[in-house]
Parts: sequence; structure tokens; C-alpha cells
Amino acid sequence: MGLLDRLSGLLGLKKKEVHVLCLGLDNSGKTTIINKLKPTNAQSQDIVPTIGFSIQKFKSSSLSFTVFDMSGQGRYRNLWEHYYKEGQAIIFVIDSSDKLRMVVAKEELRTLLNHPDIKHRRIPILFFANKMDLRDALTSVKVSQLLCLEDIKDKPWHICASDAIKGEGLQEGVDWLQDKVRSHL
Ligand SMILES: Nc1nc2c(ncn2[C@@H]2O[C@H](COP(=O)(O)OP(=O)(O)O)[C@@H](O)[C@H]2O)c(=O)[nH]1
Ligand SMILES: [Mg+2]
Repeated sequence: MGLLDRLSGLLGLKKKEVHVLCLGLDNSGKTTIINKLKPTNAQSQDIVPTIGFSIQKFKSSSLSFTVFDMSGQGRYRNLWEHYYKEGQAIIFVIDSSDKLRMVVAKEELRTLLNHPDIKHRRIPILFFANKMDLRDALTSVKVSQLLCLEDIKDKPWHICASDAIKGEGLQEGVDWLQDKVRSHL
């Protein structure tokens, strides 16, 4: 830990650390989004498919996020569960252009929301309707309808349209998440 870190820790200025689960089907853009939220000099140039999961960090204006970037591939799905208890917030990413798998994403979300470690907690969920730049992408309103987000009554949630390649829409989402998490700290 650097001197500055220690000093800001002592002064109570150190950012609170929050554990975030980043979920969604494979290829939806999870790793690209998390990478884009890091400072420019810490970003990876090429994103490779995530195997199992990886742990990434990024900061917002007042919080330090530790993100468990989960592989969306089916065979790793039972790995996610071990981290549910630790998660204080969820980022759920959807490929808005993947109409065929929208029902699979909906099913995945339903399974998540029914999990005993998630079901009874008011854990905030940020949805990214990602890949908005693609010509056949659905709007965030349409994605929200197809995933029946209005049915989520017991958790704060929010959906943002995003283009993770350009980094558009990401900040708005993180600002929302930061507000929700802080009100629970
Ligand atoms: N056009 C477009 N492609 C994206 C976007 N976000 C991610 N991708 C691409 O989608 C592919 C899968 O991204 P990745 O982050 O590995 O998805 P993950 O499996 O959910 O982690 C990569 O080729 C990314 O470059 C986006 O907003 N728009
Ligand atoms: Mg990935």
C-alpha cells in the first residue's frame, strides 16, 4: 500500500470497497464493459473469452469496486453461485442484438433472482442493454420488456443502453449503482 493510500485510509478518505457480480450470457460484453471502466492505462487491449471467472477492480468517484467477472458459458454457471453471498451489487449484461437468446437471458435472470442467496436481499441490479451500436439492436425499453424487468419489485434496478466499445452509457450506470450501494453501506 502506498503512503498516500495509507494516509487517506487514516483520514477516513479511503474509498469503501464494494463487491460486484458481473453476470449475463457469454459474449454479451461483460469483460469489455469492466475493462472500459478501468483507468485508461490499466485497460487491456484485447479481450479474450473469460474462462471460469476473473477478478477486476475499478473505482467510481466515491467507491472502489471489486468485480467478479463470471464466464457466461453454461458449464461455469454453478461456479457463480459461490460468490452470490459476497456480492453487494449485480451488473447484468445483455447483448441487445441477440434476439434469439433473449429468452435464455431471461431464464438466466430468473434463476439468479430465485437463488436463496439473492432472493431475499435488496441487492441493486444494474442492467446494461449492451451493443447499442449494432444496427439490429433492440432498444433498452424493448429489452426491459422482454426480460420482464417490471416484475422485479423487491430490488432496486435500473437499465442503461450501452456501447461498451465506445464506452457510452457506462458512466450513467455506474453512477446509479454507486448511489444505490452507498445508501446501503
Ligand atoms: N459492437 C459491439 N461489440 C461489443 C460491445 N461490447 C462487447 N462487444 C464485443 O462482443 C464480444 C464479446 O465481448 P466480451 O466482453 O468478451 O463478452 P463476455 O463474454 O460477456 O465477457 C467481443 O468481440 C467484444 O468486442 C458493444 O457494445 N458493441
Ligand atoms: Mg468475459
